[in-house]
Order: sequence, then structure tokens, then C-alpha cells
Amino acid sequence: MDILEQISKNVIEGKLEGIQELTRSALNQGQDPQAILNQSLMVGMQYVGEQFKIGEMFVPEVLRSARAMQSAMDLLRPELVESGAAMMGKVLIGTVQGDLHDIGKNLVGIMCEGAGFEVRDLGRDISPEAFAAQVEEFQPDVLGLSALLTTTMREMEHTLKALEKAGLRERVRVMIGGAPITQEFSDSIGADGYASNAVSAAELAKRLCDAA
Ligand code: B1M
Repeated sequence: MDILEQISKNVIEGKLEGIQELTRSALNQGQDPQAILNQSLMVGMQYVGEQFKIGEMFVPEVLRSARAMQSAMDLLRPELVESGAAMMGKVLIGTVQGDLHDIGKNLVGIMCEGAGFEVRDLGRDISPEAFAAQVEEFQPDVLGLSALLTTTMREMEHTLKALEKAGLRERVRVMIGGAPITQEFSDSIGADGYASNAVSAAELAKRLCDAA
């Protein structure tokens, strides 16, 4: 098993110390930081997402994997910046008002960061007005809204309305996601895109930036 595969395995197994050591060795061996990210970290996290979906992994394991990925990212971030890995743009992300679920949203943030975005994470239970104020201040290219409850998904529409009211809707692309969200729902509220998982969310953010 080569070192990139070993890193991937450590993401899947959520091994915090192992992954730091391996990432450091990979960098010392001259591995491209972008390759470490794309061919090992992202691959591992994609697998974790798939396993969670089919009930083969559970929330604590997903959290451990996310923490392992984050600790590798702490080592990779400066290298990625130094190696000139393109800064894709800015992503502002948060979970909508009334909703306390943030595990999936955190993964989306990590993946967007991995894809080269500067990410500002507002946390959870964020009101439409607070999202609008942060769009004004941070000037993101993409705003990401997450909701896990059927009772809070409507807050996405309210957030879009708050952006319109503040005259900010044309300035930012809005992507949405979370377990109850569908493409149809996204179309019905006038969001710019929907992604079903963290890896496709990072890809969508890139496409939205390219299209801007
Ligand atoms: Co809650 N909860 N919960 N919960 N919880 C669900 C969502 C539920 C489906 C469980 C169930 O009944 N089977 C259900 C919702 C039912 C519904 O609305 N249809 C539910 C409920 C009812 C509740 C409470 C109301 C329970 C109660 O108190 N009676 C309560 C509500 C609190 C509130 O938010 N106001 C509640 C509370 C909680 C905890 C706090 C205990 C905890 C959250 C802890 C936390 O997030 N810090 C929790 C958890 C853990 C869950 C489950 C078990 C797991 C959610 C999760 O983290 N998944 C969940 C059941 C389940 O999904 N099996 C459940 C892992 C994560 C990686 O996946 O979040 O789907 P997910 O994210 C994915 C994609 O959805 C997507 O990418 C992610 C990664 O691939 N994605 C995006 C997410 N955001 C995205 C944004 C994007 C793009 C993609 O673009 C911006």
C-alpha cells in the first residue's frame, strides 16, 4: 500500500496521530500537496460518506474521520498556499435558523477548503438576516446553506428572500444541501444549485464560481 493509500485508510479509520505522521512523511518525500488532498484525503472522506449513507458507518465514526481529515488539512493548508494551489474563491457556509445539525455542514466546509476555497463557517441556527449581513461583510462567491429538518428547510427560502431584500441576491451564488433537500426543492425556491454530499458540494461550488 503506498503512502497516499495509507493516508486514505487513516481518514476512514479516523486515526488522528497516524494521519499527521503520514501526511508529514508524504510531504517530506516530496509528494504534491494537491495529490495528497485529492488522491487520499478526499477519496477517504468520500468513502466515509458512502458508508454512512448505507448504514455501514455511524455518526461518531464520521466525526472521527472528519477530525482526522481536518488535522491533515492543518499540515497541508500552508503547503497548498505556498505551492500556489489556486484560491478558488470564497465560500460562506452555515446551517439555517432553528436547525442544530452541523456535522454534514462541517464536512462541506472541509471539502470546500480542500478544493481551494477560503471558507467562513458561521455555525448553526443562523437567521436569514445574519446570513445577509455576513454576505455583505465577507463578500463570498458562494453561500452554502445546510438544513437537516423538514421543518427548517423553508428557512432556506427565507434566507434567499433576506438576500433579495438587502439587495445582495445578485452578488452571490447560493448552493443548498442536507438530507431532506432535493433538486426539485432547490429549483422551487430559486437557489443556484443543490449537492447531495460534501464532495459534490465542493465540485458544485467550483462550477458556480466558473459560471459567475
Ligand atoms: Co437529528 N434528526 N434531531 N440530531 N439527527 C435527524 C436529521 C433525523 C432524520 C433523525 C430521524 O428521525 N431519523 C430527524 C429529522 C426528521 C425530519 O425532519 N424529517 C432528526 C430530528 C427529528 C431531530 C430532533 C427534532 C430530535 C428531537 O429533539 N426530537 C432534534 C432537532 C434539533 C434542532 O436541530 N433544532 C435533533 C437533534 C439532533 C442532535 C443535536 C442530537 C444531533 C446533531 C448533532 C450535530 O449535528 N452537531 C442529531 C443527529 C446526529 C441526527 C442524525 C442521526 C445524523 C445527522 C448527521 O450528522 N449525519 C440524523 C439521522 C440520519 O441522518 N441518519 C438526524 C451525518 C452527516 C455526514 O450527514 O448531515 O446528511 P448529513 O450531511 C451530508 C449531506 O446531507 C450533505 O453533505 C453531507 C456530507 O456528505 N449536506 C450538504 C449537508 N449539508 C449540506 C450543504 C450543502 C451541500 C450538501 O451545500 C451548502
